[in-house]
Amino acid sequence: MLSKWLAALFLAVCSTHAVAADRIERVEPVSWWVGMQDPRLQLMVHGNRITELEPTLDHPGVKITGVHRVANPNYLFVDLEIAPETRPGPVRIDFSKGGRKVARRDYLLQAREPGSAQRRGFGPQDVIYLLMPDRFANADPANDVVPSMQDGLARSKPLGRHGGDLQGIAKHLDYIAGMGFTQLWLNPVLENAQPDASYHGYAITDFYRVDPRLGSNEGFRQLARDARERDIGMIMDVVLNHIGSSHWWMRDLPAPDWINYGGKFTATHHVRESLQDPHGAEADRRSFADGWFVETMPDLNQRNPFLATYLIQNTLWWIEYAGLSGLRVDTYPYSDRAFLTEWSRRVMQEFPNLNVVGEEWSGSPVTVSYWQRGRKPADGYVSYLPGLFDFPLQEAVSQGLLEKEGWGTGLRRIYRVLAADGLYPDPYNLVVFPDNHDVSRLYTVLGEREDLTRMAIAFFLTIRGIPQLFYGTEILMNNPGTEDHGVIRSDFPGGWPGDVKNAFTGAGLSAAERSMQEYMRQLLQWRRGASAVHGGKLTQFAPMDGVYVYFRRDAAQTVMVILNNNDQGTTVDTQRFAEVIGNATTGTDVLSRQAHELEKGVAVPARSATILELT
Ligand SMILES: [Ca+2]
Ligand SMILES: [Ca+2]
Repeated sequence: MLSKWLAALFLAVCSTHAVAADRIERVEPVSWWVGMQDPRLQLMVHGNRITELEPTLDHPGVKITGVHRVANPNYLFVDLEIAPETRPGPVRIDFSKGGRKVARRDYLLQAREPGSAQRRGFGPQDVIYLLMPDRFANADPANDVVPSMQDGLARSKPLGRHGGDLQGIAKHLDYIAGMGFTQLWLNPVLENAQPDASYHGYAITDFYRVDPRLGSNEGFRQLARDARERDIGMIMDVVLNHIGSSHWWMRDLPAPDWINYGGKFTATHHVRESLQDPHGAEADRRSFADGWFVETMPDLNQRNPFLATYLIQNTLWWIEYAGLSGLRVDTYPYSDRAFLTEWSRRVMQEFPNLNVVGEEWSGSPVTVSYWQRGRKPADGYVSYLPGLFDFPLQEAVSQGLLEKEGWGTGLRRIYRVLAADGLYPDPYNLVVFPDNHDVSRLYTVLGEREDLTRMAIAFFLTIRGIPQLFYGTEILMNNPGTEDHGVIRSDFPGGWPGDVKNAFTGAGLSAAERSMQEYMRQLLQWRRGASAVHGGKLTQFAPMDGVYVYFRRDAAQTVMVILNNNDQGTTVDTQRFAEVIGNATTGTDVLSRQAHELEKGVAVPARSATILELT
């Protein structure tokens, strides 16, 4: 009897799918949740001449409030409203033609995780480890080649797929946690079904699917869970500005204005200042934001309201689905400005304690600060974006450590960037970093000088903001003689079966590599308990004679940092810093535990960073 009943059910399910498959190819978002702050949801339904059909549903708490048809008859946009008391579960949506039901979808509404809306995002107590999933570790050779994907495995090619995957990251979470990192930022993990050079992930071809060469949606969610068990948060890399040219939309665009410049490649001029320039021309603003990066990355027109809603919902979906601790937003200023206001408003409305960091790649704090929540720039632009990458500081350190000290050069170049912090409503929420996947690696930039590399690492781990380090910096990975991105993003040693060098175990590392790894590990471990560095005020003293001194101080702790960028050691007279030192008499080196009597001055070696806890 039971088997007969099951067989009937099986047939019913099959026939439903058969009907649905006739007409409905996609419904996105692929699922949703009950109890979001904003009860509205807009479904994008894609299918052959779907516009002829009328969707209806009969489900307590859920109603259709609008149905929109656009230029392309293969799309329907369906507005839903989901009451907070709705019971989670599948909602049957029927699609009818001339009063006859011809297709149906069971749309899943899920219950939210407890505390989801109030989740705490990453912050200055954290240190972020950035890694490129294709290049970190390959734990699943079975996904190295996916027959439906053109860009196959080519480990010998810098721009080829190397086979790294999410399972590889999961396998080495203990290494990442053991180093002392508390957040993971992965370069984009969503499908990039591009014909070539797709390893970096920035040419997304499906907004609701993890690339099968990296793993699966469930695998990504599991990785975030496994990380959270080790007190590591997951930051997702979000791309709002463009898609990959092989995105399924490109074969059947919802509307003629979906892609900027009518879908024809027209390059951006990258002059980002034009957006904010009070003397700027509208034509420049338009072509900056509407122009494409490259021909293989069609630029999205977020002025189309259906596209804007699609992108906002997609971001919310991943936060909720994968349990994210934050977002990194690619090419932030290149999206439509009004859209960015709404996107950031909606994200922060749903997740008020989340952190989000935007990429505005400019060396000017004026340009970067424009986007931070609360800034109130002259043109009245409103943003809800909490954080930005501190590119000005990254550039200043890259140059300043190599320069002779002068009026505005050397350490003063770094000091000067921080002295402009008044532009930011919240400079402590900037993400500070020595390098990332788009620039030459730190060790290469600093002329392969270990002493300067240590100084930079110590600086970024003690200055205000949220430090981010790029995988491999800890073992002096470099890109000598080339700026090739594929080389900058080389494979992490030990991540592939048969690697002779193994950074996870230390096998085959040179003494210098091992020493840098240990240096970073010790500093990270110390930083975990250093409340002054997490939340303490920064006080800096203007660099003099190649020595730069700054303090971090809260109620519990005072930390003094001395950078000596001279070729000789020196003794630093502490009298000038009396206003911060106060009654403290001793400075204890946080690594060597050596105690210095402050009134006798602090002896520091040539080209060094010294970090002292004052008591
Ligand atoms: Ca693999
Ligand atoms: Ca754009």
